[in-house]
Amino acid sequence: MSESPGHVQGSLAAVYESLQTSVLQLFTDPTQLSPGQAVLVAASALFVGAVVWTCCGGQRRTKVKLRAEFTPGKVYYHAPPPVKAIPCLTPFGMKLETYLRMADIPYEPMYGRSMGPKGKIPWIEYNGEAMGDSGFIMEFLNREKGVDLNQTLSDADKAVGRAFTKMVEENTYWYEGYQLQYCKLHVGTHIHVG
Ligand SMILES: N[C@@H](CCC(=O)N[C@@H](CS)C(=O)NCC(=O)O)C(=O)O
Repeated sequence: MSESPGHVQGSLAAVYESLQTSVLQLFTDPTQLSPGQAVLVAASALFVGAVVWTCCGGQRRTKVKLRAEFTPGKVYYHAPPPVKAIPCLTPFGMKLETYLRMADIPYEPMYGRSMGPKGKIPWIEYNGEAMGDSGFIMEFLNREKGVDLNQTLSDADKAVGRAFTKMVEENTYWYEGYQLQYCKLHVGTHIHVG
């Protein structure tokens, strides 16, 4: 027999109330916590920890194998290899490598399939450390190398540029991915470029 929504609500309210009392007890006089209350507080702490860890990308942290030897100040750029006329199949890689070339930053492409510390590509190795996310990498290298490719832009132009970047990376990108999957599943073909 399934529980009615009213019963479920009532049980949740009781657990919440009990948790509130236990947390209050923990902060006022922890020695008076009953075993049941201790278990409830510990389980809740574990649950909150797991949610925070998951949302903060803890599960995505990938152990990367770093090069044993490196040239200080040189960027080792990890991304998938170029395909036909496309320099990089990931738009984030295309952006990052174009930036490296425009800013004249010495780099060595390490084309392959290895994922970076955030479980994504592209990523870089720099002075023996791994770093992920094309945007963070560019901000880091701007500071590190004293580069500013936007220096001739007005503040308004920079704001428009940022808005477009966020729109393309956080929204348009996902539509493109959906479109590719849709064609594969429903039209039975991939979209061919070139
Ligand atoms: N914010 C990241 C996004 C990188 C990204 O989403 N890369 C995709 C390839 S286009 C990826 O590695 N996806 C693998 C995955 O999410 O498991 C950046 O700017 O580098």
